[in-house]
Amino acid sequence: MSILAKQNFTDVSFLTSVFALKQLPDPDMPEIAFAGRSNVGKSSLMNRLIMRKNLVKTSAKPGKTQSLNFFLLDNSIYLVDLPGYGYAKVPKKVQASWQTLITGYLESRENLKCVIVIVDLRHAMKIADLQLVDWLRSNGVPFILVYTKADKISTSQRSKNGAILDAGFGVSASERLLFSAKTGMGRDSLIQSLDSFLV
Ligand SMILES: Nc1nc2c(ncn2[C@@H]2O[C@H](COP(=O)(O)OP(=O)(O)OP(=O)(O)O)[C@@H](O)[C@H]2O)c(=O)[nH]1
Ligand SMILES: [Mg+2]
Repeated sequence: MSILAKQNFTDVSFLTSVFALKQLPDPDMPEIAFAGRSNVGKSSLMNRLIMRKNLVKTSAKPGKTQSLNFFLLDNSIYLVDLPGYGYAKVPKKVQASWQTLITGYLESRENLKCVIVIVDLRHAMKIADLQLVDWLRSNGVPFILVYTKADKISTSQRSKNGAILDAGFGVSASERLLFSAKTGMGRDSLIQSLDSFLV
C-alpha cells in the first residue's frame, strides 16, 4: 500500500527554515524536496499537494523563498521548499550561497527520497533546469519532472510545449507530469508517482 496516498493530509505544519547545512533537522523521516526556477510555482504546487491555500508562502514577486523551508506532513514525511534558482535580480553573491546550500543538501541528505523538479509548461527550458536534471541524474538522486501552470495554455499548446520540453530533457511523455496548482490537474498522478519512491 502506498505511503502518501494513505496520508490524510490533516496535519501539516511548518517546521523550520534552514540557512546552513548544520541547521538541518535529523533525517529521521522520508523527505521530498521541491526545486525549480524562481517564480515557477514550487510553493503553489506544494500547497495544492497538501490541500492548503497558503501554508507555503507564495508570491507574484520572484525570489521569495530564500531558505530551505521544512514542513511536516502527518508526522511522517518532510516536505522541503527549496529556494528558486536563476532569478537575475538576486545578487550574484546570494545566488552563489543558495547554490552551495542546495547542492550540499541534495548530495548529502540521506533521507531524501525524491526531488520534484518543476518547470513552467509555457516556457522553453532554461539552461539551469537542464543543469539541475543532469546533476541529479549523475548523482543518482531520484527525481520527478513536473511541467506546471498548465491551466494557462490551451490543450493543444500543452502537448506541443510538453513535447519540446521532453526533447530538451531527454524524457518521454510518460516520464513527466503536467500540473496546475490552480485547477489541481496532475495532483493524483503526482501522489501516485511519489509513492513509488516512498515505499
Ligand atoms: N495560473 C497559475 N498560476 C500559478 C500556478 N502555480 C503558481 N502560480 C502563480 O505563480 C506565481 C509564483 O508562484 P510561487 O508558488 O510563489 O512560485 P515559487 O516557485 O515558489 O517562487 P519562489 O519561491 O520565488 O522561487 C504566483 O503568483 C502563483 O499564484 C499554476 O499552476 N497556475
Ligand atoms: Mg516559493
